[in-house]
Amino acid sequence: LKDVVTFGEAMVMFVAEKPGALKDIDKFSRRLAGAEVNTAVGFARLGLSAGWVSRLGDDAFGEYIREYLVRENIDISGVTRDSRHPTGFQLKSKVLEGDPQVQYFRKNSAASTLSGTDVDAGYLTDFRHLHMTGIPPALTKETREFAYAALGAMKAAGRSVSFDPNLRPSLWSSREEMVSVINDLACRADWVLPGVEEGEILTGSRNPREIAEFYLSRGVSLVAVKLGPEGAYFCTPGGEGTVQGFKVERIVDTVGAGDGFAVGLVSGLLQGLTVSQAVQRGNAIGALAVQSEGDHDGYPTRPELETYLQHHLTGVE
Ligand code: KDG
Repeated sequence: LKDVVTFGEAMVMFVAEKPGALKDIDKFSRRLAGAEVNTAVGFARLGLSAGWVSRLGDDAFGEYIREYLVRENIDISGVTRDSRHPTGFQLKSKVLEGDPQVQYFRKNSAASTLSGTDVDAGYLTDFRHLHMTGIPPALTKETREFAYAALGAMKAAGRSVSFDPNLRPSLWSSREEMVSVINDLACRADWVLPGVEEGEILTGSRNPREIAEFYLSRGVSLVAVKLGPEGAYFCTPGGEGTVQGFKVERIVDTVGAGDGFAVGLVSGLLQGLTVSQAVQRGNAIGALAVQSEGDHDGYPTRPELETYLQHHLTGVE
């Protein structure tokens, strides 16, 4: 079996070269965005076999993304092209602190036409693990059906599934719907990875242990709650703990840190690390991610990860 499959929308991302309101920016640099494709890049850089399923427009943006993913060694044999819908894109501001402003141009994009009947269970179940996020179920009725069908196919085949809520309130028609769909999907997964703020929206509690108990009592086997610079809290039926975050001198861009955490945690568990070691790997990739501009520019290869851990766990510079 291959290692990890993901599905979702990739977008071309234009990052402002200077701080300021998006309407005032003249120059942008081009990057690739999309939570799930970020994770696929991260898995492949670590040497796992990674697949990404989606639909791209038959246009220059789609071609850019296709070539990019081939270079990153991602299996894209499950990606289809669409000549009637474009590839989506987004603008991202540059900020000196806090989270940047993001504006999407993704309505009616090719990826948002994926539907339940597009799920190829044979392709998906050739992987031992599915990593999914709460973005596809937010896009359209069809992509939500795709998310349910993909998750169902993997569970029916006995594969493991991780779920990162990745809440994007602007993509949902109401908060109630967001909370109920995301929790319904999360409770069908094995490992759930909310940020603490997301946990509060989803469970009503800001306490990491209570957030974890909400999902564990509904059948999930591992919950890792991301605490930003403080690291992450984890809980399983067998134990719990908090793993300190790594010190970061200068934050460049916070977007992509959560996806980096997922790459570390999921790859670590698939490669036989203990839960706390896997959480620590997640913290490391999250810390590397915030020090670069693009979502996944900072994600490491396996040797880069080992070097980072060696230096930062022993204090050697
Ligand atoms: O997790 C990072 C993503 O938010 C970013 O790449 C864009 O996928 C994206 C989205 O839909 O917000």
